[in-house]
Amino acid sequence: MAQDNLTAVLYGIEDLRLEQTSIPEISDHDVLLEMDCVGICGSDVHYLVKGRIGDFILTKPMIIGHEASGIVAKAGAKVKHLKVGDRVAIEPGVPCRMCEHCKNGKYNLCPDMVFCATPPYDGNLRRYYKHPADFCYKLPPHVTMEEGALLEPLSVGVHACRRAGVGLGSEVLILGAGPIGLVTLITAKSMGASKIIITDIEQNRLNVAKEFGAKTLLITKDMSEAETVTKIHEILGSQPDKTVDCCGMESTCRIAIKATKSGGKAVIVGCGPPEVKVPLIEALSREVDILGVFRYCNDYPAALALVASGQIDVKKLITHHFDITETAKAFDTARYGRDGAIKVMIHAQPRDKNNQK
Ligand code: 572
Ligand code: ZN
Repeated sequence: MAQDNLTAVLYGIEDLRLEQTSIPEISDHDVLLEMDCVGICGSDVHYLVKGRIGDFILTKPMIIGHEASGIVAKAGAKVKHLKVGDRVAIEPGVPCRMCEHCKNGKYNLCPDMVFCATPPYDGNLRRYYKHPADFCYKLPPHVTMEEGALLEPLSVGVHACRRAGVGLGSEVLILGAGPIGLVTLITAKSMGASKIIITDIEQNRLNVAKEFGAKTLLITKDMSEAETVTKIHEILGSQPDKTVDCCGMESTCRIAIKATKSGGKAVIVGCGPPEVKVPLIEALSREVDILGVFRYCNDYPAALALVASGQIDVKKLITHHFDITETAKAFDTARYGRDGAIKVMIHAQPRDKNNQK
């Protein structure tokens, strides 16, 4: 019998199927991975529900999933730093390594990036998957496979905090307490932020943020922009010098600029509509720098170090676990935020099979 490579393939809107696919052949610089676990990202849900994000449109079936970890099942002839049996976190975007951006170190800006589960490229929610070895990070034995998968969203938080210049004594505003808001919060704290306030429209997410030591503000429909900004300043006891918008909606981009202290930085991570109206002249006249974040770049090593050193406990973000055979249920849970879902983890292997006992 051919080996089992059960795979989650998105055929189109609301059409996610589990089916067998062939096990990939590897080249000299690749590793074949026996996948362990894959977290569901907001973008995976978006492709399922809308079939597109901006200009990235699902035009043919695509394997879903990009927040993942696995075990090396085969190593290509030229792979030096990994061997069969190694447990790895997978950085899901592989750049061309040749262009101006790759060569000057900002490979996240590579126009030819091959990113898992961003059309037209397949993702890794399957039992076997091949990946270039240099975008796999060996996990120390005490770091769980779930933590390995969580390095992906955590790297977004690390990149956002680095872009914002979060450091000792920073006073930070985070807009949105979804997975990216929460990883940004954890990272900002570990980078030395002295005060952090986080906002959301859902109290259950703010409750999780409180456990991570943040002050919180529940945004309600009746609150005006000015009122929201005033409340943020009141609760924080000062004006934040760093703001990270993890929503990217027009309302949050505006609040990011208005709430940030003069001379501070407003970093936009979230991805909302392609055009938004913001108080640009206010930003310029108060020298509030507006910065973008596009995924991450050279951030996996720091994310892994944060987890491996025990400085942060990112596992707390996982609210649900499902076997790969229950993928539909897992997506339903993530999509509707069922039972307080924050991060939903799908297991391609029995849970804890590859974790230290
Ligand atoms: O884990 C990385 C990641 N990046 C996201 C979303 C979810 N997860 N981004 C938002 C969407 N953009 S995009 O440019 N795109 C679909 C390629 O609109 C990428 C970054
Ligand atoms: Zn993602």
